[in-house]
Amino acid sequence: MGRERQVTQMRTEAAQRVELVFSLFDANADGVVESDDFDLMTDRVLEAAVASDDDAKAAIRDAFRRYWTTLATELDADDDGVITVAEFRPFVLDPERFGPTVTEFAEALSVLGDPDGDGLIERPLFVSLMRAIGFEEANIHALFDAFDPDADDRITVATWAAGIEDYYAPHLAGIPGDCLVAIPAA
Ligand SMILES: [Ca+2]
Ligand SMILES: [Ca+2]
Ligand SMILES: [Ca+2]
Repeated sequence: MGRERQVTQMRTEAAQRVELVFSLFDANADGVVESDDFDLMTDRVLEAAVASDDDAKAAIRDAFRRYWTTLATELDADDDGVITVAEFRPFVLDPERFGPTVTEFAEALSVLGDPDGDGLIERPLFVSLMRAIGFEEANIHALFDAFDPDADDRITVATWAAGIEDYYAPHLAGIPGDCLVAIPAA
């Protein structure tokens, strides 16, 4: 009952962000998101996270697994073991319900950008991690720039984590995360 009241109107930009993340999570490109996609995505991201310690690697594994488990248990409306884009949309429309999954993912992913633990993320590693997820390089650079890097071209872990959470917010538009969809990659 309360659940329906939590559902927010989705902005056009948010819908585009959802569709992009869905297409990237479909790592094997068969049109639906399933368990295998998350295995592929996890392996690709871990390959990019060479300098991270075992705790950080375990955290991103757990976060991806929780992400998939949440989709499979909460959103597989026809119970066929795969998630269609239509089934995926509520993930973003209902932040109350799915926020904790997004938060865990945001924290685990952003920490991978900071293997030396100083709280700062250099651009090359940011680009590698985002390429591993599947975003286009031009869009990744635009996003990093939108995060307002310091004079040494670094952003904070907290900035990236917050940016990931905002990416999933249905009511937000004109945010850095829109760079990932707004600039057509060459
Ligand atoms: Ca797939
Ligand atoms: Ca399904
Ligand atoms: Ca660092």
